[in-house]
Amino acid sequence: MIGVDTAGVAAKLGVAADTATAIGQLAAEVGLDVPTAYGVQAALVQRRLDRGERLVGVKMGLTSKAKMAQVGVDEVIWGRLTDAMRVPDGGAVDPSAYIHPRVEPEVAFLLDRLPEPGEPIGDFATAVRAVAPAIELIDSRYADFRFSLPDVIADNTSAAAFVVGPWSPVPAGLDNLGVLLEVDGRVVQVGSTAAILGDPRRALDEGIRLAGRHGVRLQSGWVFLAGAATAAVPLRPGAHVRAVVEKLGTASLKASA
Ligand code: OOG
Ligand code: MG
Repeated sequence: MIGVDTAGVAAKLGVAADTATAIGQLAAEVGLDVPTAYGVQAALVQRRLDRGERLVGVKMGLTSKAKMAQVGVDEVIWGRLTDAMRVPDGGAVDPSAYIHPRVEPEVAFLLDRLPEPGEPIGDFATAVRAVAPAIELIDSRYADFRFSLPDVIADNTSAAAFVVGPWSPVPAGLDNLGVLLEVDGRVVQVGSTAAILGDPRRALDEGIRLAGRHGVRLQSGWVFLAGAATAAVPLRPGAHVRAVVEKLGTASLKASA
């Protein structure tokens, strides 16, 4: 699409994130389609790299029906993760640094030797060194968490922070592990890794393919978030959050009061 001010749109989204101030949707107004929206995302993340952050991985979004239904967008999307977004397991986040933070349970992969672009993943255990339970903190920069497909792509798929729990060797089956999200010891979401494209391993095929389409090749050592298994829940001040994935264990964070 001609005439989109990619840097200008990225700056609006970047300032919204930096100041924790919501903005209105902009894709329709500025004429963003999916490819231009990924261009805005690249420019938005480049602003972070320019201030010294490092790219450490990729996240998938809307790989489960629960998530698609929650936000009213039904296409798989991907975004970029930087080192500044990573919170240590059990660590604290300040909810007031975000607009309307939500948390969701995820499965993380530690990437190893990936196939050449366009080639299928032969052996998952070669492509992925380890797996872990994870929590993603999402924070749409759009008012009321309402957006279109190009809007959410431009906004780096609502990425804000993430926690990775202890890494384990890849278990035999990943396709039907129970997933719980707990807040203050109470279960608030229940799901299964089967909700993630039928099998979270499929999210990696999609990630390689979709990121490759926009010139990004996943790297050995990167973290890969396969997408939430359940809907996300608001993160309230003072909350203790745990994501529990059967066989993999727990990732946790606390929100300062
Ligand atoms: C978009 C990001 C979706 C997931 O795991 O499905 C996502 C959003 O819900 O704001 O991260
Ligand atoms: Mg997510």
